[in-house]
Amino acid sequence: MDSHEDLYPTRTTTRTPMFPRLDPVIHGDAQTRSSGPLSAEELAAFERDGFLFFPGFFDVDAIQACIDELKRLSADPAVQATGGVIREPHSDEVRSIFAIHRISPHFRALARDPRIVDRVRQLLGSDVYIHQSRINYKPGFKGKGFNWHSDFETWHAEDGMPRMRAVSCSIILTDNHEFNGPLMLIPGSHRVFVPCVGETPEDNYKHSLRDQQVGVPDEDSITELVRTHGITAPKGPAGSMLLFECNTLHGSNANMSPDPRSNVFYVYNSVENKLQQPFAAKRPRPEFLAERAVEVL
Ligand code: 6CS
Ligand code: FE
Repeated sequence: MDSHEDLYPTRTTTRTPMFPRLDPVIHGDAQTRSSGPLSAEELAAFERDGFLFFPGFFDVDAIQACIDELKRLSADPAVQATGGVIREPHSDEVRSIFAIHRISPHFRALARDPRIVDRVRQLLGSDVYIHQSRINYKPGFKGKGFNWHSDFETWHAEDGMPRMRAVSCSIILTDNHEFNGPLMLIPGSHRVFVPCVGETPEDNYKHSLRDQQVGVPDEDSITELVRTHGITAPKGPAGSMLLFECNTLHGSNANMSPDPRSNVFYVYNSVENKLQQPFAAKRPRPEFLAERAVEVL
């Protein structure tokens, strides 16, 4: 592959059909595939669905420590000044805080928890580093939803991520139930790439992180995938963990319940998949969204 060959053209002016992904779902070789805590059944499920859900993975104490840190961060004026605080589109409520692996010793350490990293290295078949981290708060009543999207499509277009060789880890901090806007995924959608129509505006992230409009697949493509695969919304107690492939279509509804739906997200990228120049944007996004200084875990 030449230095900047675009295998996944997107943000086109006219709709182009979805096509099979050009990357394996589980990377590496037989040796890396078997060198980790994931069983053969779990690997097969990840390959088939594009995600794995682990109810009650972390204990209550670990989650309480995260919630205490989350409260500290959201009240810390220095954090507000980092530019990584994103607010809800129609209120001043905090929607997300990015780069928590940089600003919080607690979340820096949690990102390195071998129970996560060993599983991710097994899936990516290489050393890994943090591409992005965030807390999504989704406060009660005011937490708005996230339109259907592939994270990879954004990271490819706007951050220059060349191949599909990254995994997101979502750690559930507050019970995810059917009424507080749990993450919804289309199982199997990771196996196709859905190009999106619409050029990337300047500084798109200033809008997209509050209300994503560009990089949202067309309704016909989503309809086709939902009709084929359905929609799954893994629900579970605080402490549950979701690992999902970078190209699995997901989204979530607004939170109409009094209960927050707060999750910690870490995005692990393979060291073999370092960011290049954006494939469909004028300039790279800021580093609080996309690490360019690779620190191997
Ligand atoms: O643009 C991004 O990187 C972020 N946007 C969404 C909707 N999910 C992934 C990521 O946090
Ligand atoms: Fe996402």
